[in-house]
Amino acid sequence: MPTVHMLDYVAGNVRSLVNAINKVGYQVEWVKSPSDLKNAEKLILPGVGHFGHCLSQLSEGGYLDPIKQHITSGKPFMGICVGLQALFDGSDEDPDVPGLGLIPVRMHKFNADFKSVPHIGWNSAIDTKIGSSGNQSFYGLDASSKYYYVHSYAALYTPGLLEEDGWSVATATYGNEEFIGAIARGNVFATQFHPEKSGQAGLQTIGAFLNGDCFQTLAPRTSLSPGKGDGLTRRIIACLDVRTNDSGDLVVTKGDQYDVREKDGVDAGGRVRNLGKPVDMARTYYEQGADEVTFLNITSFRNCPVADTPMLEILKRTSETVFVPLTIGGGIKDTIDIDGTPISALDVATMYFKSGADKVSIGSDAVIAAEEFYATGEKLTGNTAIESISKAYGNQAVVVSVDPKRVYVSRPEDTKHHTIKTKYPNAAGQNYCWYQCTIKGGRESRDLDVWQLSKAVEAMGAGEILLNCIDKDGSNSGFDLELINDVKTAIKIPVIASSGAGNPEHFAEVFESTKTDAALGAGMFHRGEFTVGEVKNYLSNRGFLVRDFEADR
Ligand code: 1PR
Repeated sequence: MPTVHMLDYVAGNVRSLVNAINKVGYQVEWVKSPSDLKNAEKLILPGVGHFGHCLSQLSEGGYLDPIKQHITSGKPFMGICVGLQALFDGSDEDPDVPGLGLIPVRMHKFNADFKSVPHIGWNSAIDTKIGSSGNQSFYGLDASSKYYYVHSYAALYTPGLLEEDGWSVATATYGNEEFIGAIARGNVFATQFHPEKSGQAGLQTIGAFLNGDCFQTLAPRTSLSPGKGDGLTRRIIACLDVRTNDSGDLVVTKGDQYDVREKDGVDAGGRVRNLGKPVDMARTYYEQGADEVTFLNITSFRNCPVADTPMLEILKRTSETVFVPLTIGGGIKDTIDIDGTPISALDVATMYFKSGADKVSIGSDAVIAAEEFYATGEKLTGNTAIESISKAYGNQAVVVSVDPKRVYVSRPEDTKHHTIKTKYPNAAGQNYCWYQCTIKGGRESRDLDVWQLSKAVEAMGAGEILLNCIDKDGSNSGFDLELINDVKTAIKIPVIASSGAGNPEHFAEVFESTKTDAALGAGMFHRGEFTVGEVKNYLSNRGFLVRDFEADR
């Protein structure tokens, strides 16, 4: 197989990129020292996390000059995400750290006044020379495709500025900010989006770079995406709750208000509901058009070394055929291994990133950390799981999974917690409620409300909230719209609506009636009542922007 050199400075979540490179017929040769770079014909610089972390790691490793020499020598170079940002003059994320300065523009943080930051999801990369009408673009970029972005800082686009210097530029628009999604000149190609997580459209750009297809005439597409204007699609996520069944195999299960045991039918007697095999079901959902796949591991493997956790193998196998973001939750916290060795939450997360995860989801540990945050007068310690993982991998890699349940009160003054006036009073006629946080999969309630939790974890550096709802879980009655809107008023980071979806209309309803950034389904997909594709087609027919997934089949 032909090779491409990869410079992985964080030793982090690049397994997906390796799988994507293998998928398009190349193998990776790892750069282990600056001297390796002179043997590199083609070089890829992936990037996750902070701009300053990337540049300082490259500088401390002695890589900056060899990278510059590689580029000036005319040999192919591809930068991805922070690997694109490194080519620019600098970033407001770390103002004192200079970039390589190849592109005389600085990175700025997205304006969060009217939209969530980080920008997470599927958006365009439209060649500024041909717009959304043409069918030829650089490195296989397609104006009618969507690509997966996950970043808080961007190079805002100034029409003509870089094109005058011979750069080809493709842009996306988020809110009212048009920014550089991809850029190329001569031997250099870089993408702000993650091509390895962008389905077939992403694989096409990686293949074009590796094969040296700088400019391609693409088959004209029927469903061209609209021109300018916010190009972010409605993100549809398939969630697989995974646990061991009674014979110890990892299966996909599904709770009904978090109770995963069968009540009736042939499996009566409290067997764990077994809905299928995790890797097969994840691939099925990818082929159905899922924009992300989330695994929630609801078994804690008491008698198994952390490094042998079966979930790691599931991620490795899933990431070989599923090229959209994978999130893993369950047990992400400081742990004592079975031989008594302490393992930090960061080390646990790193095992998952190296196995193919793009984001880790933290549940119980986030509630405990938030309680301590308030108990110490809202002080950050710097050593919570959220802080340590987001510092190392960027806040976009950290999701906090919230397991709240309604607690009704007669009047707001009856509780110290943040209440809402609900349209759904309880049997006692109480019209107010607050949402109580729980840990251990809903088995233990805490004296903390969902508002307090969301604000605390945002301050600690979480990038996204997975907002479940115990009352709605498995109910097929639709999402808890009041809960979602309430949490959206508390924070700026994206929120994923979860729990209760029973049909495509519930997805339209949550996007129409709340400002949620994404919506998640589980039971309705696992029971085969609807496919992810049917939900997306329904949303598209209702006028919502969704990612075209036909190519991913
Ligand atoms: O506390 O960090 O170890 O994480 C545990 C994780 O596992 C948390 O994300 C928690 O939500 C999840 N979890 C624990 N126990 C259960 C259970 O069901 N017994 N799953 C559980 C919670 C919530 C969603 C579910 C949606 C959509 N499930 O995963 O899929 O509610 O369901 P629906 O569309 O069928 O209504 P830690």
